[in-house]
Amino acid sequence: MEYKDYGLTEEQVMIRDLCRQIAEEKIKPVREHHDRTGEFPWDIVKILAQADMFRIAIPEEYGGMGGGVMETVIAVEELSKVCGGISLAMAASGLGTYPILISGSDEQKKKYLPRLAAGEALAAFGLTEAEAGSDAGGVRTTAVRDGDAYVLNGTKQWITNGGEADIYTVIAMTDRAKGARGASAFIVEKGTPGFEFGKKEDKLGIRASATRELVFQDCRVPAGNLIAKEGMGFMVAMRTLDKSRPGVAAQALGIAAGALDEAVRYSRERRQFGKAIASFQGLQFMLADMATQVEAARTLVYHAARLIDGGAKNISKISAMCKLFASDTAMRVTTDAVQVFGGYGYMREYPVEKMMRDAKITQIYEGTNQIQREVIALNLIKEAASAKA
Ligand code: COS
Repeated sequence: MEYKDYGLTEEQVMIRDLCRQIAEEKIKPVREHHDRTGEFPWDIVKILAQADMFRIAIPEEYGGMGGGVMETVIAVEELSKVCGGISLAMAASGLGTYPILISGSDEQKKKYLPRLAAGEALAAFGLTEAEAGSDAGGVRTTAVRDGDAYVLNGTKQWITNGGEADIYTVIAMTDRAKGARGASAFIVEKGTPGFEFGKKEDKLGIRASATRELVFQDCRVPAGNLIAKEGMGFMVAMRTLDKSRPGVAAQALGIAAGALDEAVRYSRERRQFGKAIASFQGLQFMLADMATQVEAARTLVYHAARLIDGGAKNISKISAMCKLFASDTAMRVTTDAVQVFGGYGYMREYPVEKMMRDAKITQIYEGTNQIQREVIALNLIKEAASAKA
């Protein structure tokens, strides 16, 4: 459902068209298989790597395209129109890469970014734990300095790309007494002794994506893998989420737009009472509301991405807003798409029930929508206070 070009640059249109082609030609035929089996989509990852899509947000000096959040958002939206689970292999790698991009040293960037840009390795972000979900400062994994290394102990939970990624950015406590200010961020490579993978989750949606535990048992990580400084881990995590939430918003937007396309197409084909169901006003009103919500979500997501790329100072609020709005839109629009399909919508043979299942996680991960509202409100209040001062 394309209305206009949204002021995209030539390069952005190229990314959009290429991702659209990959989604239609390569992802659509296999999405049902990956949804059913939960098999990780390595074939698609290779195709995306060959198409240079992992280079998008990595600076040119490290083998990337030098794009920003906007280019990432466009790619994730297009891929998610067809499958919000498969698209996540790329989006979650972006999330895992942000700590290095935002706060990594030049040495760390030189070592890790070229491999990530080439799509030879995937990244993953390890923040969440059983007792530290919304309360990101409540991380219990510890990192204790021992000579030229840090020794990590603890378990991370629900890590997207877990087990499949080679490079993990992990938040651990170097000084628990200091709370959020005692957290630090580390790069941990797959294969490091003492780093194993635990339970693989069986999920409602995004089933093509791997969600797994990371288990650290006396895992020695070179001190050179500390990102930024000790005590800056929480800030690295928050700045990462500020930049990555528009990616979740784009995934949600793509899922919603894909469901809308399916609903419009089906309503023109499906006949009841001797005519296409698209000719009934009850259904037209539903389609109109769905399309309006998708359009509003797209506008907000693109606006947020452009503000972030433009170097806006405080991006927490707009980033949370676009994630909140687009994910709520995805849930509403996919639920309505199932309704448009009627009984068929409830069946596995049609793609909309999967879209509804895939949409749900976007209201939950990278900060529940309750957390997004809190971030928005706190920033609103802060802005008002500083305007007064
Ligand atoms: N950018 C930079 N710094 C930030 C920040 C941001 N977006 N948000 C908070 N900080 C800083 C604060 O300024 C504060 O610094 P000082 O200690 O120097 O004052 C510090 O971090 C602690 O902030 P705060 O007190 O607000 O932390 P809270 O523990 O209250 O947590 C929320 C704040 C709830 C917003 C945070 O925990 C959060 O985002 N939770 C959701 C996490 C999440 O998304 N989890 C999903 C899994 S990750 S895929």
